[in-house]
Amino acid sequence: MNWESIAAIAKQWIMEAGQTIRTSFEMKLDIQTKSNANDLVTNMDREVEQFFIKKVRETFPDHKILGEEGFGDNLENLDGVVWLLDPIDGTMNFVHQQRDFAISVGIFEDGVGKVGMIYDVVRDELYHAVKGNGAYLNEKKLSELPQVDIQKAIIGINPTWLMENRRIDHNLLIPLARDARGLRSYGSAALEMAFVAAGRIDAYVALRLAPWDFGGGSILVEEAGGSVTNLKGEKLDFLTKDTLLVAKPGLHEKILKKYLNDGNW
Ligand code: 2AM
Ligand code: CA
Repeated sequence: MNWESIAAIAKQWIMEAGQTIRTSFEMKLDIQTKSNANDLVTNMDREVEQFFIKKVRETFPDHKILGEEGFGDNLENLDGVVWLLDPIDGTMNFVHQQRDFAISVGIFEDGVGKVGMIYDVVRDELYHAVKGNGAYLNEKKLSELPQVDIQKAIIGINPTWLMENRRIDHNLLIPLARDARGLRSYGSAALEMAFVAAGRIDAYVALRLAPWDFGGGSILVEEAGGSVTNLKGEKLDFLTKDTLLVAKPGLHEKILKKYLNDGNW
């Protein structure tokens, strides 16, 4: 089966899961916390992850799947075909705001991204890409990202990273924030990567994300002509948590060189 056919199947499952999530707005959610009081998980996160795992295992028994909620496989490497799944990226938005969250799917073969899909459930916007074929928003092909200067750039960044923090070089991020035209924080890494791919923001900076947060988005952004690395400028390995810098071409190198070079990331 080719990647376009696999992407078409993934799209059907995403649409079905999206409908389930929209229906859940009428019901009472079961909300629990994970690593800390603000790290939320709901019955929908679990239900949607289990839905995908069942579908993948039935349809592609030789594929593996790594999901945020831990129902998938325990992976030590990315050999073969691996799905990186975040059933709800932006769970806090899902719980508090019922908007600005997404289903994120990245399909990798031997560590190379092949299919990236991010579904903005409430706006019914599916961002999707198959490696080598460009990036799309629903039926529309996204245009190749143009160059932009920092002074005209809108940067996605969580304000938490600009506050004093013993563990990160927040003081290096402040000049970057000051030089940019504007800052935005949407609370969903997957959506913020999709917004870079669509040219709605120019860059996105994050200090701690997991492979399921950036797996789908990295394929999408690269297919739109953008660049994806960690804050040291290194490639992501998609197995471990990392920092993230996603940006338009040119701007990515400038941000790394001018602002992030000396960081202890
Ligand atoms: P989540 O909603 O799936 O947990 C919020 O700024 C973004 O960071 C969201 O994409 C959120 O994903 C992610 N995020 C929040 N806490 C995280 C953590 N401890 N590790 C990795 N990603 C996290
Ligand atoms: Ca999640």
